[in-house]
Amino acid sequence: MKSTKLIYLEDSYQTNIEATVVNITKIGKKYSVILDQTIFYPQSGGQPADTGVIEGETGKFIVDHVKLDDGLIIHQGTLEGTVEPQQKVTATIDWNARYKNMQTHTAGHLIDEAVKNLSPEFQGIDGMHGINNQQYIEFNGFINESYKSEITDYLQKNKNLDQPIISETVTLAEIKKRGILLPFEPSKNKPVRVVSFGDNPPVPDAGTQLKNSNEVWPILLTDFEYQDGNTRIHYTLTPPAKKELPETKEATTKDTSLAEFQQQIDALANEIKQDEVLSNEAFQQKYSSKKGKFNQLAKSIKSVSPKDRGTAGKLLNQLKLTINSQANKQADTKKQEWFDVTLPGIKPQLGHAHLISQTIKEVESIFASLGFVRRRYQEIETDWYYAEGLNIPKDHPARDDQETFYFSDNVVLTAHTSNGQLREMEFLKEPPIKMINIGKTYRRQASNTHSPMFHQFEGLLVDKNINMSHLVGVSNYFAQHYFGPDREIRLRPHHFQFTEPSFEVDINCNVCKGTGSIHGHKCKVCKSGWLELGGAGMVHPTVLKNGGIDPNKYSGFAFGWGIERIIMMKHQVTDNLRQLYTDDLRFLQQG
Ligand code: FA5
Repeated sequence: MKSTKLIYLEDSYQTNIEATVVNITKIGKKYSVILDQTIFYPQSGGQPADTGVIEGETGKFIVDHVKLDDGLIIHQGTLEGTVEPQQKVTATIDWNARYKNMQTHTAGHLIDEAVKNLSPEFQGIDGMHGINNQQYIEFNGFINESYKSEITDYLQKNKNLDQPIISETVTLAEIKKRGILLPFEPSKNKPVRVVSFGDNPPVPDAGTQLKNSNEVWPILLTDFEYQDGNTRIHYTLTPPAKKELPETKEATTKDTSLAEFQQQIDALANEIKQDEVLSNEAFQQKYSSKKGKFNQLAKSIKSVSPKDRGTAGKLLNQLKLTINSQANKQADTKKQEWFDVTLPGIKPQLGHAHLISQTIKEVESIFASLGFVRRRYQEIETDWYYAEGLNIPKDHPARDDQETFYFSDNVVLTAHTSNGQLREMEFLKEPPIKMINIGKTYRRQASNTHSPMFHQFEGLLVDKNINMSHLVGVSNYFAQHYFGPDREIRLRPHHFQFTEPSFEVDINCNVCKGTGSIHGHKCKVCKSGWLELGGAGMVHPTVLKNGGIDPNKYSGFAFGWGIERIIMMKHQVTDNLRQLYTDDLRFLQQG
């Protein structure tokens, strides 16, 4: 059977068409009808199916579900009277339901655009736009709920911008020519359906869309749900007091030909080019405002026949470029005309220290308030201070734990700040020692949570009668001053060559309040209720001896934690440490 012609792709505002019945079958009490062409949208892509009626002279078929099956659109429902193959029928969709579905669907895409604006790393991977009353967009990765207001602001601004939404079908040649980026490899034989929102690049979409973002009712983000490393942003639309549905297009409306539409575009482009120099506001008002000439013309695209609408959309895009470049030219011309020397100058933006530098300062001052002195020891180190003096003999398997960069057999880029322990003991010669050594460290690692260069802060306290309770007290003090007063730590047994006993220090997660689950789901930030801060322990007697300190007289504790890791933990970012090293101002300006 020949594939059904999909009229809903050509015009999402058309409510009825004339069609011919190709096939009708009955299973139980239900009928399935296939037409040569349809405006009924089949349930897919998270958008629910259309409902409506298919009417012929001898009967009426009530459509309650529609599905796509191998190129055929199957209308399912109940029959009153008879409908026969070859019969001419009128197919009419329930426009109220369709319009609501389109609003919900378009809203989902607008959320996707808003989140991409937040960070291009977040990719929309799934969505539900009303099926089973579910409305959400799912993104890969963890999106903190604190971004809700930023996403909402962006949505409000962009809806106010009154963005035209253009759906079109593009061939491989066009995809290449226009540099359209798709999340899959397009095939030569199968054109791709895409949609673009205002000036944003097109994205794949096979559903039905509204024609302008201002038709979407205000979007309310209701819930951020975390599942399997992804974030689902649930949303709902808030209907305005007065609900107005836009005009639809009946099958009988007279079409504007593409040539006529092109003429109107050319006429407006000429008018814009020849217009006298206007003020910015006057130019915007006349051409780009909501009631401006561009929008008037963009609205009339509805009257262009569906088969030409893609081309008409491209003409509109070109016209928009002409308007933008003319606006710039006008602004330039105006600029040349006069210069107001009394205007105040442009205030230079004030910069601020990078988040890592800010954190180093904060860590330094927290420990300073306990009497720890800030040190910075060398990053290029000899094997003795880096390993052997720390009780890690040559060929010891513990060396494998750290993927070290070696300059030569004896010289390394330090993989931890623990070299500072021996250096400090040698420097002070006699306790008390209260050091916080913060520096750059290097490992042959690169992932979302591991960077080849990162920062550690190493605490060392050596004095008479120092014991485990001092380590616990200092760790808790740090956790509560850096992360918040309700945070606490726990120690888990671990092994380091340079401490005995050794521990991993964990801090309770404040997203799930240490319970490990949120709304019955595993907490995506910590998975267990606790987050790992880093290693610690009581300084090994051999290390004290190697630093020239008598282990029978003195004891001490040490810890080594990651600066980038505590930043991620504080801001509940689980998977993009590398953002700290980008030059993305949207990220950096937040600090
Ligand atoms: C150490 O480096 C020990 N020297 C810590 C120590 C000091 C233990 C004193 C006992 C006494 P570890 O390899 O676990 O331990 O690293 C400590 C912390 O550094 C980790 O918890 C993590 O926060 C951070 N870290 C390690 N590798 C990376 C990396 N590639 N990128 C970012 N942070 C890292």
